[in-house]
Amino acid sequence: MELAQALREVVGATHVLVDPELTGPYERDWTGRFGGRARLVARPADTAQVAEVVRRCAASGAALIPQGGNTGLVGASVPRAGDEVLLSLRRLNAIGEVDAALGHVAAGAGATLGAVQAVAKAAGLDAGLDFAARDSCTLGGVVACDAGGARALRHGTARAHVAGLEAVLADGTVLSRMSGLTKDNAGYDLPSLLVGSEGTLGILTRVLWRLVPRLDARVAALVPLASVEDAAGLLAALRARAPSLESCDFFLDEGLSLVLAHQRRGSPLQPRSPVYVLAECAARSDPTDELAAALERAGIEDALIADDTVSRERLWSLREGHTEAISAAGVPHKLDVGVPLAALGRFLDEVPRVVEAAVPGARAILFGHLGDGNVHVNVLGPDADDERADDAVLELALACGGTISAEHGVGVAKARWLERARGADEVAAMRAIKRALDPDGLLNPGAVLPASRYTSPPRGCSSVG
Ligand code: 2HG
Ligand code: ZN
Repeated sequence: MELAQALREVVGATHVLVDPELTGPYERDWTGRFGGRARLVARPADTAQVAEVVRRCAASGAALIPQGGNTGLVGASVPRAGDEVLLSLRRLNAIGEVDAALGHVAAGAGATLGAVQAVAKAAGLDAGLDFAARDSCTLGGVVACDAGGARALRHGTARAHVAGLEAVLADGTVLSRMSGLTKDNAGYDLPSLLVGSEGTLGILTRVLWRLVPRLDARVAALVPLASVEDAAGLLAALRARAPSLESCDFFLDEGLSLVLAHQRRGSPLQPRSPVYVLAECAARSDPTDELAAALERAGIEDALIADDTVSRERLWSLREGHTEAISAAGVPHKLDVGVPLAALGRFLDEVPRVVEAAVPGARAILFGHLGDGNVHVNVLGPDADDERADDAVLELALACGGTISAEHGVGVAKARWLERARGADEVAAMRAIKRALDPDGLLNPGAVLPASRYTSPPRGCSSVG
């Protein structure tokens, strides 16, 4: 039987899409940089349907690309070879009841982060994770790429919130570890392996999400600074003096100009500065005094304080608005890297130079999560498949002792850099795991591990120790 027909029997005729007008939105990524035609789009309703779709695809040798909200930034959840089945998990969006005693909630992989946040809030708790794509990204995608966001500083990345997982393996086997036992060290921890595996080892269908206490008293401060070194000094003071510190992000003046122009608003700060830190504290009772004392201790005289929701959101829209403002200016190359704080100044100084040297006229916008040393390097200018600036930035991140991927994942965008970043031995171990769980290479081929092992280092690179 033809595959489309075989899948219609499983998910129903209306949930197998082949018409390009209908498949189109699933086939291109949010940035506009990655995408290709899918053989078809299948939209199962539950775990049993996912398992049966996987079995039928495996029987016909069809590769599968799992997709949640299609908000990924590394090309991992859109087709590329033109013959993959795009498996949309958005219909798996049921959210269970919050278990207040354990602080857990079970949610389908297709539930949005925003929906999980709302359910947690209604139960007096908090999801503990937040970022701008909250209302479109799905929990399965969040876990599959171990997303982080601004609050990871206090609550950890998605990994810290996974109390259990259910996943479908490449042969259709359903693995379920949803008991939520805090202590359970019987055997290998397979959920840990699946977190951050970007759909290459199994398809996540349900998540048991660990919640954190809800802290409604919040205050944010936007601090203009002369240098990244000053920003690091401020972070140190906040860590030492403000136990309620929840996030500490940064952006630069060029990014601020882009955002202000895009949002058609004036700068809330005058005069302008080279660097801005946006810090937020959250507690049960008003943390404003604590934040003010930490700022004073750090020698900060000039800061914008926002202690109500509307003004806090206006400050955060300057930081979170970077992504949209950049996309409005072109198709960006997104390089989400991590750099040790001690090397952050050097990295930020050198990025514009290495980008310009790689692709004359290209422009780099830099911002990110200061507290995690996580920099979002967005390069505008190069064609979608021109990777010279990408290579230069990733090379620099490694030379600074950093990593090529901090919270967006490796995807297809950085797969050929994995061996440089992790070393041959670690990548060989990863390949062994991949072969054991997906011997025919049907799950998200080409993501994380390059489709065929490259023999020479990425273009223009010398070895870093
Ligand atoms: C953020 O921190 C996201 O806003 C997106 O991780 C970053 O657009 C980006 O490069
Ligand atoms: Zn981020």
